[in-house]
Amino acid sequence: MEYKNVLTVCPYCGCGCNFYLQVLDGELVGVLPCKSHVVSQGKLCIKGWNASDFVVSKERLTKPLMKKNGKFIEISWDEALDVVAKKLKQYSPDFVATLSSAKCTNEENYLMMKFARAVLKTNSVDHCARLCHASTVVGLVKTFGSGAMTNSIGELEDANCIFVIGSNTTEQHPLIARYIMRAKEKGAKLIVADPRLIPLTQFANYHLRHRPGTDVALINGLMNIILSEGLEDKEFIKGRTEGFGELKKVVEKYTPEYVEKITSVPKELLIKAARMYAEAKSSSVVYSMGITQHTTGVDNVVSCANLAMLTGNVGKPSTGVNPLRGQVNVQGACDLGALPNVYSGYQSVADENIRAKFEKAWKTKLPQNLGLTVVEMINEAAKGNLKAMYIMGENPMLSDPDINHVKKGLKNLGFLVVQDIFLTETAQLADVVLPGASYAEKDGTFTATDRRVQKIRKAIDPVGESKPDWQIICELAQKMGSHGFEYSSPAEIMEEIASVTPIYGGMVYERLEDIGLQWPCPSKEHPGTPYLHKGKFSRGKGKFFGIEFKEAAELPDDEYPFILTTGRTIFHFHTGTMTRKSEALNREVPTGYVEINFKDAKELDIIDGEMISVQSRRGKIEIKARITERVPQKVIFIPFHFAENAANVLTNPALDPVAKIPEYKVCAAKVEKIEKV
Ligand SMILES: Nc1nc2c(c(=O)[nH]1)N[C@H]1C(S)=C(S)[C@@H](COP(=O)(O)OP(=O)(O)OC[C@H]3O[C@@H](n4cnc5c(=O)[nH]c(N)nc54)[C@H](O)[C@@H]3O)O[C@H]1N2
Ligand SMILES: Nc1nc2c(c(=O)[nH]1)N[C@H]1C(S)=C(S)[C@@H](COP(=O)(O)OP(=O)(O)OC[C@H]3O[C@@H](n4cnc5c(=O)[nH]c(N)nc54)[C@H](O)[C@@H]3O)O[C@H]1N2
Ligand code: SF4
Ligand SMILES: [Mo]
Repeated sequence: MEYKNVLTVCPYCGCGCNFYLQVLDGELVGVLPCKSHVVSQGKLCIKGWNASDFVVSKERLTKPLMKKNGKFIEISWDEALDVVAKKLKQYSPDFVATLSSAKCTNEENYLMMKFARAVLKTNSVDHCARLCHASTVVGLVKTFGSGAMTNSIGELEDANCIFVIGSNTTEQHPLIARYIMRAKEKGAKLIVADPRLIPLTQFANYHLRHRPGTDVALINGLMNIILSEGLEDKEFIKGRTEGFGELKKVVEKYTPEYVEKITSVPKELLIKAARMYAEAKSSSVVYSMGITQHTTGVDNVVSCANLAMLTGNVGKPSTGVNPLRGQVNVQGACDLGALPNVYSGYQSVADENIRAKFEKAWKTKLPQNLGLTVVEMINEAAKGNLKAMYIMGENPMLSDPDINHVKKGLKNLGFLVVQDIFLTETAQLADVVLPGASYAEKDGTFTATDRRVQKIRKAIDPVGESKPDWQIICELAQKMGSHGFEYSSPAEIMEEIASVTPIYGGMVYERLEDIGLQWPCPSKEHPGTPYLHKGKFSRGKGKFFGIEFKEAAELPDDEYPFILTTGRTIFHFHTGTMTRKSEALNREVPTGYVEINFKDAKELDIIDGEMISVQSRRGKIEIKARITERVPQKVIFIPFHFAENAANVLTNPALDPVAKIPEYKVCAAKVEKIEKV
């Protein structure tokens, strides 16, 4: 018998916890926590503990598949890559697009964006960050000059006040929530702004339970109070920021009375919360999807930045604006340029000098036009303006908004290739399906939410004939006659990444063995960067913007009287492809549900556990009622993990005008009892 423990990174969320995969005679048998890891420190959440289940699932894809007469047949790799290469070559660059993956490694994301740009000659490469923190990237670049978490996870523990807004940290970033709880134990104050009761609200000094979609008004209200009580950091504003006059002018009219009317948060509570945040020695803002997934996503993010700058809470330990990145490697997929407007390291595609640099490095001409974003790709496909897509490690048939429309778009394509580890709802619509190897079966790196680049390590051989995604992309590029994809290992890909990407300049595998490195890390001697904007913002001065409150794109009315907001539960991940393969996790939550307030349920004569119908202007689903106080009256909440009651049948695809993120957190809905006949 041969037993080994292989240290790697949990494949689920951006906390980036490390654990050991237990391997017995070449078979994966379990997971063990890692005591010495900086973030997880020997702890894991329930998903982490069960992160080997899906790897060994019988449902894994083991061979390439091709659709013939509406049915999939197994084919050889050679045949599959031949077909894909021939088909992708058929279309001119404007008609093809790719989706990269926050579940894949940095090296794989780099290759996917290189493949799109250097082989397909299109900048239409995007990934789920668009649905997630696109608003963060736009908003924090505008204000601070860099779109990442300003401080490190561990620093939260020493904050004197933590303001959690639109993040259900305990359920969605459990190992970060631990640091918030530790801060609390050390005497820190906690303010939570969330329309729902979440585990953290029990521990909060103040819970601001605002109407979904009113965050700009809420934050303007807090700033109004801070200014009228003279609690702003005058020295910081003068020395380190610009645009304060504009902010002040706009914020003036957001008096506590006015803000109470918009948000329904009592003005006394607003005043207490504003004082608490502004008076603490170090205050840290933590936010996630409750802030970003709105048509006003960028406005919301900028408002968080305004608040932090107004009180001088940036560029110091245990302060800052901390967007919690969701997917295990969504930070990395962005860093490596799986975005339509930038190459790796956020280097602009529109900048001629940068383009020339990449043309030289890759020895080929590169396209100039900016590419399409996720939802735009689907829209163009539905209109017939996009003909072929290569989707790696994403499942838009469940994760994009308005999935009846997504289906129409994907079905309208001339050619769809999906590279996944399971036959997902999206893969089922594909012409060719390529089986990727999972995180347990390959080497590479993931970048956690606090910009920490860490190694993942191969524990077992890929199942069946599946192959690591980086290898598949290289083989496909070669089939298409392209050069520059002759890598023998992920380490070699990282060498190229470091050579063209200043923020990753010092990332070499030898240096990542221990606890990884936080970017910016421009050279092999640089120690990495725990917190950003010390002494100076990435853009020079921090910039204030005066932001007016705007309502969500679709508000409740007589026909659709409820606000539907969507999100997650601790037990499942996204479209359920991975967590729903785990018996332990399915036991906890086997199927979808809708949270509805007990008063609304009573009015509609609905009992707990009853199947009810939820409808929006886009579609209708049947789903189990969960009667609760977690949601206020006239607000319902549905987690989007479940194909059989898919929340995204209902959601509104309206987009933030700049970040192009959809409004998953607010749409109008109607709830009905299903009458038995
Ligand atoms: N278990 C689990 N963990 C995950 C994931 C998962 O699927 N499952 N996904 C990962 C990913 S990719 C992401 S992006 C993160 C997401 O992590 P979170 O953003 O924490 O999760 P959500 O449930 O989408 O939404 C967060 C909170 O926003 C609140 N909210 C709704 N509307 C509003 C509003 O208008 N304003 C404010 N302020 N709050 C509002 C909701 O009530 C909810 O508590 O989680 C990551 N971690
Ligand atoms: N209604 C609603 N919808 C939402 C959200 C919401 O809050 N509400 N949140 C949005 C957010 S924040 C996000 S991030 C998106 C997520 O949207 P997606 O990224 O589409 O969702 P996932 O289920 O994480 O899809 C990842 C896919 O990668 C596959 N996979 C896993 N490992 C590998 C690998 O190593 N190689 C390959 N090739 N494939 C692999 C999995 O099987 C899965 O099919 O959903 C968005 N959709
Ligand atoms: S907190 Fe996130 S990274 Fe840590 S074990 Fe849970 S899912 Fe994995
Ligand atoms: Mo996300």
